[in-house]
Amino acid sequence: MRGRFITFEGGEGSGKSTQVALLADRLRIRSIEVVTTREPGGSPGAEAMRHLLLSGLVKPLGPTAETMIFAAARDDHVQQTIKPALTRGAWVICDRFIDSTRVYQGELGNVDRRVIRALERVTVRDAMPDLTFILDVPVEVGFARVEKRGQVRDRFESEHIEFHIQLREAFLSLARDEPQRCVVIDATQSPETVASRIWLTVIERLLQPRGTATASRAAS
Ligand code: Z5A
Repeated sequence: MRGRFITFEGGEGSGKSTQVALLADRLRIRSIEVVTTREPGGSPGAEAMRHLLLSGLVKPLGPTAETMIFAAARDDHVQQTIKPALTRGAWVICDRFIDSTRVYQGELGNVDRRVIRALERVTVRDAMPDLTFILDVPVEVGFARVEKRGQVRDRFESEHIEFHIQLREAFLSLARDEPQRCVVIDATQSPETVASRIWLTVIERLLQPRGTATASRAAS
């Protein structure tokens, strides 16, 4: 049976990497094989492209070319990492995926929606996520977390505050458009509280067969 595919999306500092790791731990305790991965990256070829994308080297080529390089990285990642894992029945948890392209390059970068969707069809094919968590925090909360980490800002983190406010709105709008796949999580609480909300959703949507015990009973 094909494994399950879960993606995490959201603005910077929303806690995606933290929650990817916490969810993987909970699944592994249930003896489920889990592959955690990220975009851009997640395979040797895509990790090489990650450097080009996040250093800003590609930015002067313009948003459409940048989108194509994100797509090339995704194609390699899906073929080399995601599909083989799903095919052998593992669960895959990915830090950013198609929704980041839709929002960063599509909504914010003004790349034609038809180009974005065409590249998505070519690269993703039947590896669509079963469930996507959109971690939502006010921009200033995300910024404060990243500041505390004290790393140099990358090409996207360096964008102005208005960009990040629009980004948050675009993720929330995307979630409203696809409620069967996307779940918005208030990520302002402690990592453990956020992880518990995520876990309840995974139980309800992916682990618990219809008509059995309630999610809260299963979670206890
Ligand atoms: N991008 C794109 O444009 N198009 C695409 O198609 C794709 C990506 C796939 C990748 O950046 C960039 O690529 C991204 C979009 C673009 N640009 N941005 N910005 P990345 O991979 O380097 O970084 P990121 O995805 O933006 O993640 P992040 O902002 O670095 O962090 P995060 O994963 O959301 O959060 P975290 O690392 O788990 O936590 C951040 C800090 O907060 C850390 O110190 C934690 O300990 C702390 N934290 C986490 N959770 C909490 C809670 N709940 N409370 C308090 N503190 C917390």
